[in-house]
Amino acid sequence: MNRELQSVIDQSVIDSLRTGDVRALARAISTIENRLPGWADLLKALFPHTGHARVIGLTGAPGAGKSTLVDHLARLYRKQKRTVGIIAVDPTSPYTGGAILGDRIRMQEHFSDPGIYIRSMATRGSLGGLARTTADATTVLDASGRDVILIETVGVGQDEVDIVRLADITVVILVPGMGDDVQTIKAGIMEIADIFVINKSDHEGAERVEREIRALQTLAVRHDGWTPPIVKTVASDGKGIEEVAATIADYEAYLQKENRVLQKSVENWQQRLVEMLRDAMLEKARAQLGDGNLAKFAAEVAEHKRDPYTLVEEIAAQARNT
Ligand SMILES: Nc1nc2c(ncn2[C@@H]2O[C@H](COP(=O)(O)OP(=O)(O)OP(=O)(O)O)[C@@H](O)[C@H]2O)c(=O)[nH]1
Ligand SMILES: [Mg+2]
Repeated sequence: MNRELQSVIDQSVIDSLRTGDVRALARAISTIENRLPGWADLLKALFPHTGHARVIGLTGAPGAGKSTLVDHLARLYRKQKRTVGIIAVDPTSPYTGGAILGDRIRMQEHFSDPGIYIRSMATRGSLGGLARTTADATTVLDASGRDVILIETVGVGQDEVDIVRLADITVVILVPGMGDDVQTIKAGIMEIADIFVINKSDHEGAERVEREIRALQTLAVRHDGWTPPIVKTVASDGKGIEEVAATIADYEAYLQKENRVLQKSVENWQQRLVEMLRDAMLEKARAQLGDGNLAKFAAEVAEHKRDPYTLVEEIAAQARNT
């Protein structure tokens, strides 16, 4: 496809996307997710239209009730006449294999309301890393004029921590009966929580989880002076959802009052720029290497025919010159 034709198509996609057209939205996200021709130009064209949406990340262990909570929050925001985009990052761990189908079924309930757009991000098959694709999908949703973007991720790996960095507000969902799990939850996850939700509070042990969080909070005071509130919910009964929304609004107000909105965004972008640079550099080096050469070099290093330090220096120097 020649370049001129390509840009004409992109412009029409952008125009219908900006009117909130759901099909254009789906097409644009597929384009960036699969790195189809024109994906980078599309993102460049969309970026100036972003910055309006409030991005809320919700993370927690498999089965903690994230989807249920997201579902109720989305309904609540719709009642407030705000448009919603949801990105559900599919869990990879085999013991949550059934969840994807469950999510899809619940998602269907919303299909009649174009004010809610739901997108599942598959871990497998996404080119260029889950965090990057999720970030790009967020850009598309933001540019399409969604007021609120909810990102659901399983809080286990580095990818999820990276995804959470996308968010203006991060909600960490815990459940009772996890034994010492609050202690074992990755320190990274504790640090990024702006709000804690203890879901499944109908189960025994919610108070204990609350006490444990409070104890951990006394050990580490956040540099911005915000103490993450703890909200108890029973998401499956819709209990506590208003309080979660109100707490999110409180934190937004706090960020505004303290002039922290821009600062937080700068911090997030600092991380993301490093990641984008790393990806771009790596891609260049890979192209430089060519197919099959990596295995050849690896064999040479393993057999001590070459030292890896000089090798990497050489490849990096060549990539720089291209
Ligand atoms: N008892 C009880 N069950 C709940 C509550 N919230 C959700 N559940 C149930 O817990 C199960 C898992 O809920 P999901 O919302 O799918 O959890 P999730 O965190 O999205 O799960 P993954 O996406 O698989 O990680 C479902 O059967 C829900 O009905 C709650 O507050 N109390
Ligand atoms: Mg889920």
